[in-house]
Amino acid sequence: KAQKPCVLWFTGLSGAGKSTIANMVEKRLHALGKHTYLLDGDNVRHGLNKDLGFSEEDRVENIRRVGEVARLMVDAGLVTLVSFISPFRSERKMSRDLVAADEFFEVFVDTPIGVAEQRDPKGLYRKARRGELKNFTGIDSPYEAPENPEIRIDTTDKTPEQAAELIIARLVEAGVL
Ligand code: GGZ
Repeated sequence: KAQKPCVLWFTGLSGAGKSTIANMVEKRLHALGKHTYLLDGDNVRHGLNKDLGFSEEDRVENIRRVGEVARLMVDAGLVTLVSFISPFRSERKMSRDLVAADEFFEVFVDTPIGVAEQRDPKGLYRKARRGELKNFTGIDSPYEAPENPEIRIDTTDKTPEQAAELIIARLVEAGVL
């Protein structure tokens, strides 16, 4: 029987843990024999979207294109993981509305900014605080938290492994896996 395609849309601040968790979920999906694709800054912002920066306008266009690509991947039958800050409700909603209602799972990686800023693996928060990096999400660019995400992950009391496990369990519950 064919696999059920869907979109797992990870949203959250820089340093929240989106990509770490998405990568672990993808590994588990592979172990279950699922065909997947992970869209993230590494494979999209350096190629398809290399003309875009971090102004509000460019982020809107970034997410619009990612949503359209995710739709194509669902058409192709893939379990599609998407990992971008995706700070605006309207573009997340727009992406949601491109696929069937039961095919879209918004995964809010709900890490408080204080925790993300503590981690600061790339030193970007530090640069933003010093004014060396403008339009940084959570500092001088907004993040609109999801109001009704299908899945919400609190990373302050969970390892990435536990977060991935929880997501897989929710997908099983929803009948996708
Ligand atoms: C936020 C920025 C910025 C600014 C560069 N604001 O932690 P990272 O490094 O690896 O992930 C962040 C990534 C965000 O790109 P997205 O495509 O996910 O953003 S959006 O959905 O809003 O379009 C961060 C890095 O790029 N980065 N400058 N000003 N994050």
